[in-house]
Amino acid sequence: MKNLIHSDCLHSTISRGERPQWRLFVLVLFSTLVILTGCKKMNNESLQTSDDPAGQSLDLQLVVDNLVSPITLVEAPDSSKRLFVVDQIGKVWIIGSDGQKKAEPFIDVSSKVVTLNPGYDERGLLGLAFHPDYKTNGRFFLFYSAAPGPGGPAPGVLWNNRVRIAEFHVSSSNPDKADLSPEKIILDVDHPQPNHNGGTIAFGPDGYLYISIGDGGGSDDVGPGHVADWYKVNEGGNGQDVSSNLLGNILRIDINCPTKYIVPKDNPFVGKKDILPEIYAYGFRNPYRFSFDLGGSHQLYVGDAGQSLYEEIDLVTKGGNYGWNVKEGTHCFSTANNKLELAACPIKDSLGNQLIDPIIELPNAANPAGGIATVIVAGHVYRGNAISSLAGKYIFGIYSQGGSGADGKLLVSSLGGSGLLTFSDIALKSFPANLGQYLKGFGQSLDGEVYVLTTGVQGPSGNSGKVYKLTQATM
Ligand SMILES: [Ca+2]
Ligand SMILES: [Ca+2]
Ligand SMILES: [Ca+2]
Repeated sequence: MKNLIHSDCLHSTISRGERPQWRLFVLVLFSTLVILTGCKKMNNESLQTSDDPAGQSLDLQLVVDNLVSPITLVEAPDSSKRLFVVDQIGKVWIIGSDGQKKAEPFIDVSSKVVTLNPGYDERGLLGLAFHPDYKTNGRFFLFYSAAPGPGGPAPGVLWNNRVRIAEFHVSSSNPDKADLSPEKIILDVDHPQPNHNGGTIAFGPDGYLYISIGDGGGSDDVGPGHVADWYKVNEGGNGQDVSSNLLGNILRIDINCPTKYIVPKDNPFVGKKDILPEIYAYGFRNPYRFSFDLGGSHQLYVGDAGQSLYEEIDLVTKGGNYGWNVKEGTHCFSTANNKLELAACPIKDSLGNQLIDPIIELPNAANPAGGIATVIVAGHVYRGNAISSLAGKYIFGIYSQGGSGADGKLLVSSLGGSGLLTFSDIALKSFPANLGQYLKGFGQSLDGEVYVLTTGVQGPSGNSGKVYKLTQATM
């Protein structure tokens, strides 16, 4: 770990303040440099062995059960070895270094979360990110679906919810408890429909906060709250638009300033007329989960939920356009008939940026040609030491295979090369056919081990939520 002198707050000329009237103003009076600890986790690549026995048998080791709907898991960067599990209903639970879940939640924001549908809901508490310097400043951030703001996207149409990024602090007296107030609202984005919220927040290796937000919901990237874009063949949409709202993007902001946030001066659209400068990458439908590789060059892998034909994983770079709703996966999408891809579509957008194809694609269960997944769930590059056969490989999965069955699966792909990557099932000793559960998300500890989060039912209800650790099978 190395300390960075992070002077962007001093030199940036763009500040994003109060919504809805975002005002630009020049910051002139900053007198202190913000020193933050980079969150790079440098893994020892030499620990990857080259003589891995092929076909090692893997398994899932139950860590915690009786949760409602676990979405993600992150380790606090404070050397305490505590794992924090986000339950969609609004609670964050702590798994202590002894592997035991603490009796009381770290924080409970369920009263702040919009009322969820117990049968199925994509809203809720969806993301947690600890400040890289959490150990000394106690700052952490939540992504949750708040009650809708006033008004709506069209006459007679109300907003459904508000995507909210908010800052909280750990209690000064108890490291296992956070203060519910003060809450500093960093960002609010009006959201027109209940689905496609995105929901991941994470600090990149550069110390900036990355946020994924979906296209606003509904289908086709069409409907109230979905603006027109440059591509007239298809209706909509927020994925391609970079001027009207923050939907359908990966955002990148700097929260190391007294203001709510500022835009890093090297964001791709800073200074570009009529483009929202928070945008780091665009063209997404529902980038539900993403992660930075803890090793290698710390690349950003994003899962984008497809509609009816194709699911995808994207390797995301600054300023990239990942295609939606011009493309679904590597295919030309049609809002006129979402089951019938168009023969051709543009390869560049109106800014001259190429539409970047995914690195992994798999067919959706609704694909008339046959499919294997209801939705893809992005995971992590394995950088742990326990499973040498997975070293440097990308672990991801599918929520379920089709219909309403609880039959999620784990998948793995070797990274590198060009074009679409191949992938295969991860064979699990105790789950020989499939998980027998819905795959809700993944987590990764700072030592690179991967956790798998599941539920037995689709909605945020009941107590079937489980957290597993991906391990070698015991013989
Ligand atoms: Ca369009
Ligand atoms: Ca957009
Ligand atoms: Ca795409």
